[in-house]
Amino acid sequence: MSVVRNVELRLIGLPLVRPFRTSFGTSTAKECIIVRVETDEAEGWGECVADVEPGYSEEFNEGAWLVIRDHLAPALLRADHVAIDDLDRLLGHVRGNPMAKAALIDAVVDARLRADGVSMAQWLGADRDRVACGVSIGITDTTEALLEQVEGYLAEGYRRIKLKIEPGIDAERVGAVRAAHPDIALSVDANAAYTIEDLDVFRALDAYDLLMIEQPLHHADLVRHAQLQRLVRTDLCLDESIRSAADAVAALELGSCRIVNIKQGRVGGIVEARRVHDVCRAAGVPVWCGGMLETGIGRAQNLALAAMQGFTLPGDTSASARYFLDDLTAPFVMAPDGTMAVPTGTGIGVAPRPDRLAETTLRRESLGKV
Ligand code: NPQ
Ligand code: MG
Repeated sequence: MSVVRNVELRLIGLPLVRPFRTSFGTSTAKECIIVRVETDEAEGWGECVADVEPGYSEEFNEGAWLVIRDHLAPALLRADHVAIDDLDRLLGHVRGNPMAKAALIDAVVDARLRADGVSMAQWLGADRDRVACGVSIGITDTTEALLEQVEGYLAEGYRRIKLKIEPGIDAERVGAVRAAHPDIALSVDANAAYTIEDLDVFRALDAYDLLMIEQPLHHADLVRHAQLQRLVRTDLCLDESIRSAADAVAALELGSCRIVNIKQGRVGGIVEARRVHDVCRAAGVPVWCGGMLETGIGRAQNLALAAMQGFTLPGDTSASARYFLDDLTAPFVMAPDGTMAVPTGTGIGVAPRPDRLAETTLRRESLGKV
C-alpha cells in the first residue's frame, strides 16, 4: 500500500517516421498523454493510448485529459492508501473510459513494482526474456509502395506482416503481397470497416492463407462476427470489440473469433489485460499483443505483457524506429532475428529521458494531494 501524492499529466507530441493510414484515418504524428504518479515510495509512468481524434474508439486526448484530471486522479489523491487490488473499486465510479483508466492504473502499478524491486514481467509471471515482433503496415497509395515496405520490414527481421485494409483496398493488394512472399506469416486488419454484406471480400481473402483477419466488422457486433467466423476458413481476431475480460468471455462463448488481440490500454490497464490473457488461455485461444504507436513507456508495458505464456503469436510490438526517429525513452531495438528483449529493470524498466520529455511536451498539469 502506498499514498499517491501527485499526478502529473503531460500531452506530448512526436513526429512519425512515415504517415500511418488505417480505415479510420491518417496520422502523421503521435500525440498522447503521459502520466507520472508520485507515491510516498516511488514514481511510476503510464501512457494513454488514445489519439487526437475519436477514430479508433470513443476516447480521444482532450476527453481523456479531463476524465483523468477531474474524475480519476482525484479519487486516487483522496484515498488514504492505494494498493493494486483497490484500483478497480477506487476508479469504478467512472463508467467506461478504459484508455484514461489504463494510463493511471499502469502508472500506479509501475510505482508499486519499482518500490518492491520487481519487474513488470516478473509480476505478471512471464517466463520469456525475448518476444517475437511483427509489424503493422498502413494503407499505401499504390501496391508498389506496399511491396517496398513489406520488403524493407522483412529485411529487418520482422516475423509477421500485418496489412491494414479498407473496402476497395483489400483482396487484390493482399494477393499481390502473398504472390511476392508465398511463405511469410501474413495477416490483415480492417479496423471495423466492413459489414456482413462484404462476405465476398472475406471469401476472397480466404485464398491467401492468412494468419487471421483482424476486426472485420463493427466493434459492438459480436453476433455478426460469430456469423462471419462460421462462413470463412481464416481465423478471425478481435481487437476493438474486446474492452474487458467479460467481453473476451462473451466473444469466445459466441464463437466471434478464434484469436484475441490484447492491448492493455484498450481494456483499462495491465491488471485487466492479465485477466483477458487468463480467460483466453483457459479456453486455449491464442493471444498476441497489439500496438497503439506507443512511445517507449507503453512499449515497455507491451513487452512485459507479451512475455506471458499465452502470447503465442508475434505482436505489433515493433522497434521504436518503426515509428519514431527519436523516442521518449532510450530506443527499443529489434535484433536481426526479429525478437526484442523484455525490460528487466524494476517496474516497466524504463523512464522518459528528461531532455526528450521536455522538448516534446505540449502541455503539462500537476495535481497534488487533496
Ligand atoms: C490496430 N494499431 O491494431 C492499431 C490501430 C491504430 C499498430 O495497427 C494513432 C494512435 C494512430 C493509435 C492508428 C496498429 C493509430 C493508433 C491505428 C492505433 O488496430
Ligand atoms: Mg487492430
